Amino acid sequence: MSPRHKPLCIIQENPPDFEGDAATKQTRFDLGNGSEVIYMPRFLSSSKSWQLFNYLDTHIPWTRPNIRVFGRSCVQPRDTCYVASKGLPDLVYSGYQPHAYSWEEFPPLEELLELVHKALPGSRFNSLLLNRYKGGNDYVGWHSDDEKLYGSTPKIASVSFGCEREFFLKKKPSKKSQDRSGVEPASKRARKSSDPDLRSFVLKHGSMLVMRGYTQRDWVHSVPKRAKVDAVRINLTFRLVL
Ligand SMILES: O=C(O)CCC(=O)C(=O)O
Ligand SMILES: [Mn+2]
Repeated sequence: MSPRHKPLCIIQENPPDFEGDAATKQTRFDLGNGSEVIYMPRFLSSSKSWQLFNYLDTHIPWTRPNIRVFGRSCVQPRDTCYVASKGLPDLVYSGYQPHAYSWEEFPPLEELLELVHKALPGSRFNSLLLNRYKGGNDYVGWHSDDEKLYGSTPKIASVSFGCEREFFLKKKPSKKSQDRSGVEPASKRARKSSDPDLRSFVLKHGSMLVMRGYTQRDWVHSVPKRAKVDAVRINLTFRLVL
């Protein structure tokens, strides 16, 4: 067959689960003052990612708890679940203490943890917060994962499945300046090109984003509502409880 007549779609008999070189292809974003983000758009192959998506969507005991935000009780605007190694201190966020399921209950998560460790040499995660966004109305507001149990410079590895959503990082206002940049919506500011204090990423199916250094101390992050989105996204954040 001449090259011109090659089939357009080549079906691999054994598509790789872990994309080897592609998996570790990464871009580093220096946020300044010791904060840093690494993005690996193809951490997992598309087929492996759909396998995991389907498993997580149907096997995880998702809940939508009441949490406290600015002193008011509300339903968390996404489903959640927590997995952690035995003997760790409890996680509490927004007045909510999730039940810690064990890794052994979810073998595909144990396997994924190994792949994450392989892609990030020297990392050692022992807990996992899972989020499911059922559509564009589900979101996570501005926050940082700066709970004491993660220490002062936590490394957090975030793996995404399903529907692509925008993920924003916004620098916390410095205590000295009269910073009014928070007044304008983040999405508008991000579109205005080069605001160095606002970064956005479209988190792809099978991607991994790592926040490290002082990112939790100096920046907040969010996944805002999106009116046009009507598909499910699942996000897993691997963390080390010290
Ligand atoms: O869904 C995401 O990409 C982020 C989730 C997150 O920030 C969190 O669980 O703390
Ligand atoms: Mn977070």
